[in-house]
Amino acid sequence: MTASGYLIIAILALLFVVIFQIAKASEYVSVLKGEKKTFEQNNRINAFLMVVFLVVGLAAAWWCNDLLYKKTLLGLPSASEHGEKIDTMLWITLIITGIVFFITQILLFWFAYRYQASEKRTAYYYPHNNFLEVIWTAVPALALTVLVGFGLYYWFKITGEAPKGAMEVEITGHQFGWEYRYPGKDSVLGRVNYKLIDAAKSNPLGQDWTDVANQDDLHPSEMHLVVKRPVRLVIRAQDVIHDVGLPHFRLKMDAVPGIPTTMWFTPQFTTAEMREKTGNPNFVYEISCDQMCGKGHYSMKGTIIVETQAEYDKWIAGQKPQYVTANPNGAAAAGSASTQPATENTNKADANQKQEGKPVAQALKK
Ligand SMILES: [Cu+2]
Repeated sequence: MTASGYLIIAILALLFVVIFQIAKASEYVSVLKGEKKTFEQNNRINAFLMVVFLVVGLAAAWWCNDLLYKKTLLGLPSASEHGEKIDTMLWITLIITGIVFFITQILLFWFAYRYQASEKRTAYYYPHNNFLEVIWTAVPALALTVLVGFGLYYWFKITGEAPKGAMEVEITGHQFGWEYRYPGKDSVLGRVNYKLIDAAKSNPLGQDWTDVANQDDLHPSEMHLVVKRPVRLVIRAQDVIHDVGLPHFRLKMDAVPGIPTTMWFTPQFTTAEMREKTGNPNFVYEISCDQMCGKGHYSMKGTIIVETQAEYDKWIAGQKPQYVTANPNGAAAAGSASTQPATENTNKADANQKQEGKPVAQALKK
């Protein structure tokens, strides 16, 4: 242990002795003064401290809010339309519970001061009142029903079907990172099979190359979205449960191995607009893993770039299908297959699972 460590222990021990001696001294003083007088004095001091605690506590709560509000997400506008609904819901809850908080806390501490023990007054014995009990059960029950009702209304809106024409992006979580897949020109995500996962063969997602829909699927290193255009995420996990957390969009959804989940939203602002709004030139939309998933959980950070349609088109045109990377020889032979008419995007979670793949294995072998 360092010298400063011993010093801190010595100071703490000294403080303990000082407090102990003061307590002992005040005990002797009270004996000398008489027990009754000491009680009255302590009673007055405690009652006064109740009011002090109320005022200091409320001022401190205000101060904390002032200091930290800008650092919370509420200081920033929600970057998705769904998030705006969630913010509204949060504000309604905060306002209702806030009013109750202020009324009950002020009454609690004021009553403790106003009705402190006094010789001139005896307490009124009032053990039971059914009417009062009904009131204080019914009012919170009603308030909570309204809050839950709001929640359900928004929940069904947010978790409902994505609008037609929504773009589709697959996001897959693994220990410890995110993979993104775009359906390419045919708008259909090709079939995947966990048994085919093989990073050494450039197939980290387990794409089934016998499914022709896989041939144009892209596998970029970050997610790009178009501003004001709805996007539907198809969420997968390869090992344990992860969670796609999108704090700026106020959304999150679990990534469960074996069960693709979905979530849709509409980005409101481009990354460039958010950089202006936040005054932070390095701002990026963050994907955080919101499910404790192992020792590297903290490092599971992804990025989303929201941009205009023109910027997005330029970016996506520069992406190479994973099929070409994984099958450098077969890609040329199967090239003709990718010119087949585009399959319609059915926009169902399991669309890519049910879809029949057209074998191109023979083409690959040549
Ligand atoms: Cu995770």
